[in-house]
Amino acid sequence: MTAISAARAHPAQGPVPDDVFLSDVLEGLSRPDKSLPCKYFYDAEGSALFDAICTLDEYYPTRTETALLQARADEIAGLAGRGATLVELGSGSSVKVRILLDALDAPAMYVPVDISRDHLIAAAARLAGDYPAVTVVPVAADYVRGFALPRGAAPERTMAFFPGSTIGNFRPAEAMTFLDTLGRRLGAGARLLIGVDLRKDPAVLEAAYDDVRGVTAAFNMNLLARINRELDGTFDLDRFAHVARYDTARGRIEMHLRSLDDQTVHIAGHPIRFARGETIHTENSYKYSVPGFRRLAARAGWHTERSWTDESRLFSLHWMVRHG
Ligand code: AVJ
Repeated sequence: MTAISAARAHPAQGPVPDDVFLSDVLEGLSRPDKSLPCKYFYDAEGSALFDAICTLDEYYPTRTETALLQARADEIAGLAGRGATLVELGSGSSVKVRILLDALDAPAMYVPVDISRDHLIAAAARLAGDYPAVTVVPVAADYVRGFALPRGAAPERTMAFFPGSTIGNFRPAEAMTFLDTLGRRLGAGARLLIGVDLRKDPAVLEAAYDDVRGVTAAFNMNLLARINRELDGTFDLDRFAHVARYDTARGRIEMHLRSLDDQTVHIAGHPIRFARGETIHTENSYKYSVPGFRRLAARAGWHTERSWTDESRLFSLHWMVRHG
């Protein structure tokens, strides 16, 4: 029996039902301050665009975090100990997790948790083929809503991995709730390796979210294209523009889509009116200082034992232990 067959023991979730997508979209666009949930960026088109973003000169997070992981892999392996269970929240390109699996001392189990079932199963199968000694147990679930861990993972041997500064998509209060809930789920003594983008020169941040080649603009606009494709939408993409701006006070990059005209768009027959200049807020990406993030995590029940940054202090990695 291959390890991957364990996936069947876990309830798998199909694609997001159209009616949930539709009600989320209509709800977000009915508010005075229009917004759309950023989780809907990642259909097949959007995931490919995000992969392209990760290779851009301006988008420093991916290469910086990857280099940090490489530089600290042995140290991380020492902290993780022998026979660890690695739980990854959101399984991306799997480049980063391979760095960990290569360095860890006889890792016992790899548990990728991801909402996109097809992507998850395919990536897990490749990993299982390349690491035959590791039991790969993919869990198809929305890790924000909750997920079941496979049996036999003692908290003190478990390490969660949450790379990419995805934590930055949460508002700080929500990030705290999420980290606390994760800690309760994993149990006392569990460890967390988390990647967090750092505050820096606004020009560097804004370039990272508004690249010259327009890949991030296409990524943002794909949300409207996706609504057209899946929800019978009538967005004219030429009448919206990509906006990325850094709010220094809040420490967050905001992405918006700005209406270039007064216009009415229909979504599944429902009319949505836009004034010229009005925006749809599509994403927040919070940036932290190292002490600021450690304080937030501490209030969520995680003690930070190590924090690592690159020489230019662009990005940080933190090793945390759950207490209580
Ligand atoms: C994957 C959410 C961390 O906020 O940097 C990249 C997503 N948005 N460019 C980020 C994103 C625009 C990314 N996260």
